[in-house]
Amino acid sequence: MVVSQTYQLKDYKTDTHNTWCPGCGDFGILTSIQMALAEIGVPPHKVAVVSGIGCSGKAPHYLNAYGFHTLHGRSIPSATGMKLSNPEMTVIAVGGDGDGFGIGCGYFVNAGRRNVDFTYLVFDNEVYGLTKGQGSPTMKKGMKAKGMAEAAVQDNINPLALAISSGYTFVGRGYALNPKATAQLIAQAVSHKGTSFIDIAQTCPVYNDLHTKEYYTDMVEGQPRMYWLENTDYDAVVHDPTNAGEVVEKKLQAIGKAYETGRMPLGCYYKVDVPTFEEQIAEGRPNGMDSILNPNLWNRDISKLEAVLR
Ligand SMILES: Cc1ncc(C[n+]2csc(CCOP(=O)(O)OP(=O)(O)O)c2C)c(N)n1
Ligand code: SF4
Ligand SMILES: [Mg+2]
Repeated sequence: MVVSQTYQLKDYKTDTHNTWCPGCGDFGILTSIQMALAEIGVPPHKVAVVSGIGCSGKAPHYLNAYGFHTLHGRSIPSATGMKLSNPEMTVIAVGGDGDGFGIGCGYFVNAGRRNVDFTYLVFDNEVYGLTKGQGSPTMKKGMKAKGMAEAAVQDNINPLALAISSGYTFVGRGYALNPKATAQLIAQAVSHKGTSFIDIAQTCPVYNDLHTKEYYTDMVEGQPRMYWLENTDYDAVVHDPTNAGEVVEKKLQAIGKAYETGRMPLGCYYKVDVPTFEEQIAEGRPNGMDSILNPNLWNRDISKLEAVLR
């Protein structure tokens, strides 16, 4: 008899000493990831978590799963390689806004073009936390957090709009201090087949004195600043992916939400189900090559490749 095992949050915890500052929003995101994995029920040995450099980059140390703390900005190429070499793994890339949208931005954009089946979670505190609070690419022009000598002189990146236009097939936004709802969103993203991206608004009580817990939970024109799209009539899903008109319409709708000012939408902005990179490669594309995922390299059928090269 096959007994299906269930998992709890504690199964994804480690004993590693945590060096995040007390009150850091990263704790909430860590809990969300653990809750999401427990809800999906994926065993820890089937999960690989890969990070770049930053406070957020320490997350794999605190998650009971395979972990890889890579170089600054390199979580996405590492996650891509992990998934392609072992497609049975649930792969999650994590990191900060500086890591992902500064040094790693080329990887961020190009991952959207491929649709490899992994999830990318950005801990977005708008600062370089680890290097003492410089403004990151998500810090808005003219803003000055307490670790900055001067106000930001560059325009900010809108991660959600960039992800949607780059081709990510699941795009959403969460909030570090609402781990329960963010865990639900992460569970959806991890279960989605293709590259999913969630920008998670994260408080950094040490360096970001602009976007604090009080700011996020403030009222805007009599309504809570943050609201969940699933509680509105917003429909994020492309129902017919072969309909280019619907794809464009849903992308424009999602980009409009990404630029909403005043209130802050949370939840899934955009979702489309299309073949993953792995599935397309396995179909024999491009150039008549067979799957690069075939683990039995010695017995690979290379006749199609030979025909192409002849
Ligand atoms: C190639 C390289 N350049 C710069 C650094 C210095 N550095 C370490 S972390 C970091 C930015 C961290 O900011 P973010 O990615 O937002 O993560 P956070 O600490 O805020 O979680 C920088 C610039 C580095 N480690 N490697
Ligand atoms: S510096 Fe900010 S982001 Fe880094 S651990 Fe401390 S509170 Fe968290
Ligand atoms: Mg940061």
